[in-house]
Amino acid sequence: MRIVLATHNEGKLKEFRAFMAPYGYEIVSLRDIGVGVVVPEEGDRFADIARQKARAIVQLVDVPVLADDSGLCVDALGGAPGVYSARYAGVGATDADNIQKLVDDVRATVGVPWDMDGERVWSRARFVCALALCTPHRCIDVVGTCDGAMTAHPRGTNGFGYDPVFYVPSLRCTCAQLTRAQKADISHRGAALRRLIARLDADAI
Ligand code: ITT
Repeated sequence: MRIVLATHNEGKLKEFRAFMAPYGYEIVSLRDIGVGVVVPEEGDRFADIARQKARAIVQLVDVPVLADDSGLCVDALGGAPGVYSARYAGVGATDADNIQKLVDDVRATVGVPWDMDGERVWSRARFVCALALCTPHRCIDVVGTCDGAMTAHPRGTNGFGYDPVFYVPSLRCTCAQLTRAQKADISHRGAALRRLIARLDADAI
């Protein structure tokens, strides 16, 4: 089955392709089909924004559309950057810009990092991923989360976004030190995708 992924984020695209292929789903990107529309993100809930993205694109294509709205919620910052994760340092910010602002803000708030089982961290944190898979007639919505911490020792070159600062206590490394398959096993997106596959198995869209 073909699914259009309503994203302009190459990091997400690679993760979806790798995850969905073994289940027989072919992920087609917006770029593949020549759609350049950027859907405005309004609201303060990941799930609502995922639906907005999927619903906007499903009007333009004739296959199911999957959208992902995701982000990092840092406890010490009251859940920020949250739904503003992609543009935390401003519209058009790079991953490096966003990480720098996050480090500056958390340092200003927390002061000194603390010890979490041998890792110096600034705060507990959580990745959240909301997915909406829509046809013109209905949508399936799922959410996945991944608990961890914001490390004071960023490292790793894999993944994208905030992966170098997201410490996974159970594996004692950052998300950016994991292979794509390892990340899928523990990540917010992997958790959401497993829920989505289960829903599709039970109830074809
Ligand atoms: P699309 O809207 O086109 O899908 P986007 O990057 O703007 O792309 P979001 O609005 O959902 O997507 O913002 C998600 C941001 O959260 C993303 O840019 C990263 O900064 C961060 N993020 C989400 N998932 C992540 C992950 O698995 N690893 C690291 N950072 C992640």
